Amino acid sequence: MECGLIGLQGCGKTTLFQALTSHAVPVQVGSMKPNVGIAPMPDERLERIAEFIPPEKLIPATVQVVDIPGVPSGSGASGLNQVLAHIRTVDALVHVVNCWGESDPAADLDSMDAELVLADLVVAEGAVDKAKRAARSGDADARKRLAVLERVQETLSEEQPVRAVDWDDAERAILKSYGFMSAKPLLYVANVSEDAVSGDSSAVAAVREAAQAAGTTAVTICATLESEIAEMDEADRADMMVSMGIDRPAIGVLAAAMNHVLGLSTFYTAGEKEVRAWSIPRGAPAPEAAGTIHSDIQRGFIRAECYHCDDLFELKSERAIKEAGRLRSEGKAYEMQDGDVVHFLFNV
Ligand SMILES: Nc1nc2c(ncn2[C@@H]2O[C@H](COP(=O)(O)OP(=O)(O)O)[C@@H](O)[C@H]2O)c(=O)[nH]1
Ligand SMILES: [Mg+2]
Repeated sequence: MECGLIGLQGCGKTTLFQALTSHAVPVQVGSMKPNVGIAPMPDERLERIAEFIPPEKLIPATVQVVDIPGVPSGSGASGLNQVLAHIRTVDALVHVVNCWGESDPAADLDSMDAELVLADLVVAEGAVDKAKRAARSGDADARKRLAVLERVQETLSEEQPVRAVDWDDAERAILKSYGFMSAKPLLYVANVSEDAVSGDSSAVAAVREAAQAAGTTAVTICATLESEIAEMDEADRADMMVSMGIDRPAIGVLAAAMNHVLGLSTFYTAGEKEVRAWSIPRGAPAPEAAGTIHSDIQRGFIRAECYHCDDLFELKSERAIKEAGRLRSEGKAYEMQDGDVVHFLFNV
């Protein structure tokens, strides 16, 4: 799963990238090459589980982030095409917008979103022509494909993103092969100045309104502050947050919002060696979840012994959970619930 940071030049993408990846990747300012890094997803439940089952290691779930450069002014079509090529390859978009200083966030969001719609329209038009020829042979698949593409074209011609349509699973499968950018899950980040993290400026209100119109959510963050927090050791970090009047880094809020728009849920494995969070598609069956740990566990899946982390927070130990009859034994068809703590039994 790859998340692309997009937005106009200077909106704070690289600063946010450094916050998300804790400065683990050396970045080049003003480079046209994307920065790629792994972001641990802050997770309060993971830390609470470790309080009851103290491990040697605590391992958060991760997401790959790609800091995609903005289009340099004066670079023309070639600059834009380079940027679009990077946007096409990621699975989801985090659109950062400048909400400090003299900016017009609604216009900024709109100009970039409109570029994506326009570029998708060019792709759709070409695809419709091709699908028409294929459909003439009378092939049922080709006709279905054509119907989907014509609806895409119509939607884009009305300046709406592909995601605005409520596609069914079969249609989504067809869409996937075209890599429409305006179909990708999207989240807005209102990047504010340090003194505006808790307030609600008119700029932030504009982003929130735009998010609502686009059917998504907006998260307010001060990227420079988060980037500073990410560089500090634990004690300094706590002091900093008290002095700024915040109870947890906004990166945690961003992570939760990312999980939501990406359609992900989290399950945990917990033992003395490690307590670890894993991301899976929401509603994934138990064997698929097992496969994220190791393909052998999926292949040889027997059953999942699990309980919900809320059971642990309430009853304080796995033994108490067992005694209360809340340790469940789930089979192959079980759909994982967000917050399950699991031990997989398998045989290869
Ligand atoms: N005041 C303020 N400045 C920011 C914030 N985020 C980034 N900047 C500044 O904006 C400039 C461009 O940031 P950068 O992350 O390189 O933007 P990018 O072009 O989108 O990657 C830098 O000078 C940052 O210090 C923020 O949250 N608040
Ligand atoms: Mg940058």
